[in-house]
Amino acid sequence: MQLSAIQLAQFHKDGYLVLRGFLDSYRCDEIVAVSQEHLEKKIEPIETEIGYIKRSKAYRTSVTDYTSYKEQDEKIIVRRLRQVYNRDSAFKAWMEDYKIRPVLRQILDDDVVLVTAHHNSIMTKMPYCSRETRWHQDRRYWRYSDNNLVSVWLALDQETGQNGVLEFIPGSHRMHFDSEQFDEKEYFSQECVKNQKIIASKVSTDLQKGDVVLFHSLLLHRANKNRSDKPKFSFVYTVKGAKTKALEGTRSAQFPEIVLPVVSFG
Ligand SMILES: O=C(O)CCC(=O)C(=O)O
Repeated sequence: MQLSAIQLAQFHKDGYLVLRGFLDSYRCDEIVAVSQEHLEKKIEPIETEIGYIKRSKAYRTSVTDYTSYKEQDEKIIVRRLRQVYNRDSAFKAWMEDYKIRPVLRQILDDDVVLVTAHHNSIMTKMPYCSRETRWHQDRRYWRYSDNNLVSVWLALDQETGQNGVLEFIPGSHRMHFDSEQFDEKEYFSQECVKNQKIIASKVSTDLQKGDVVLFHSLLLHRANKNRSDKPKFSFVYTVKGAKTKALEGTRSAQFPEIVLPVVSFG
């Protein structure tokens, strides 16, 4: 598949693009079935709700051991299964999918490289006990030579305002912010008066199973807690352009990168 010039321009203007019905339902179901097994067995590395709340900015910038073993005394609610690339062929097949690769190449305007240091996760939102994710840019804890990184979000079932669909601030990847607009964990502060007008321009769109959202690593986004009675599962992974380099000595440089060969589109 290839994007039209209009879709490409829309991504660069808004910082995100929704591709409806991109992945077949049976492949989404396959990913969910494997995820459920890993969730039931709590197969590490996982991030827990408690870990997500408690971990400091320093930890979240530099940790390379993603296991949650230090939290075993807490009641574990999994927030995400991490490092899914090597967990199962169903996960790897989606991250190496032939249909999306030409699209990613167009968006990055470069050869496509999978980044396993960061997002390659099954995101879960458990009913009632999940927390909101506040406004943030994914790039804040990542260390690269430039910003040419894009996340690929796959809805594995319906995502709505009720169960915590993503919200975005269109164009925020092109905005310049001062440090005072962020809190100590680098969330975009809702209390900051300057931010309130920006936040008022937020948008969101319900997603169906198989829909994909591509979003820029500097795009401000957030999500509600899950107020429905069913868990929500989504798959997110990040790609970068080959010319974008992880900074040596940082966590971003300490996990494998997978260069995806160019495929022609049909
Ligand atoms: O809560 C969510 O589903 C959004 C998660 C997210 O944006 C992130 O972890 O970067």
